[in-house]
Amino acid sequence: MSELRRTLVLVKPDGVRRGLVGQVLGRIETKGYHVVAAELRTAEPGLLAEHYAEHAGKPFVASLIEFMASGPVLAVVVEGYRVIEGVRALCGATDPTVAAPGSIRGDLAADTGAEAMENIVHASDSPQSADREIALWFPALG
Ligand code: 3AN
Repeated sequence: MSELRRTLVLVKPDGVRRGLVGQVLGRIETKGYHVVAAELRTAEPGLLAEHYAEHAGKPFVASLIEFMASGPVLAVVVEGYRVIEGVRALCGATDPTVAAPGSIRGDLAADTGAEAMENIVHASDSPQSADREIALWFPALG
């Protein structure tokens, strides 16, 4: 039996700018998961540096933070059984060029030539990341 869990999803600035918020949330809700919190906000670089702490020192991190701070993101907490792996499967592979057709990134994103990969969506990759990221973006829920 699996446990009811929560995951953090971000519709990134490219997804918000392109008007894809409804499609991303629609896919998550149609799959059977529930939105339990949502907030549209432009994130401070400090919050993004903490969010991406595991990538600190990698060559793309500065451009990733700049991209993520370039406009509003929709931060969403999503709940369901096996929701962490389920939402990751909906998102598809990190690189949108090779993400499987049918996935959010595979269907909705392409390489833009930018240094930071613009791939529409972030989703927590483990229960530990989900707890940490939810506490970071939604301190009242953490
Ligand atoms: P995911 O979001 O699929 O878990 P991560 O955690 O490896 O992928 O990377 C976090 C974010 O950093 C990605 N969503 C993407 O925007 C960006 N990114 C990852 N790898 C690269 C790369 N090699 N070059 C540019 N940007 C990258």
